[in-house]
Amino acid sequence: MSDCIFCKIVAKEIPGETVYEDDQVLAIKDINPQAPVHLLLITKKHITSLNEVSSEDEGLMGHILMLAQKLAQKFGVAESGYRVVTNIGKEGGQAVPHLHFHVLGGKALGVHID
Ligand code: DGP
Repeated sequence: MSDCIFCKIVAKEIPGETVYEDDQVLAIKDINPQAPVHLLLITKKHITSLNEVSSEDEGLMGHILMLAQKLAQKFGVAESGYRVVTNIGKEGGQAVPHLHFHVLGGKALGVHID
C-alpha cells in the first residue's frame, strides 16, 4: 500500500525506532507514548485491521502475540503487568489502518474504555 504510513516504516522509507524485526513483524516505539513502555508490533504484510485477518494469517497472529510476550519481558514489564491491544476501525479508535498491536506497560494502566 503506497500511501500507508506503516508500510513506509516497514520499507524503511520513513524512520522508526526499531526494537525488533523479523521476516513477518517490525516492532517500533510509539511516536506518542501513552506509557513508559509503548511498543507497536506491526505486521509486515499490509492487513487493514483484525477484521481483515484470514485463516492464512493464523500463524502470524500466534507469532505476534508470542512476540508481545517476549518484548514485555525484554522491556521489563512482564512481572508488573502490561497490556496488549489492537484497535479496529473508527469506533475502535484505530488511527492507522494497518494491523498493529500496542504493548503498553511501566505504569498502572487505567481500566477506562475511552
Ligand atoms: P491506533 O490508534 O491503534 O491506530 O494507533 C496508532 C499509533 O501509531 C498511535 O499510538 C501513534 C502511532 N504512530 C502514528 N504514526 C507514527 C509514526 O510515524 N511513527 C511511530 N513510531 N508511531 C506512529
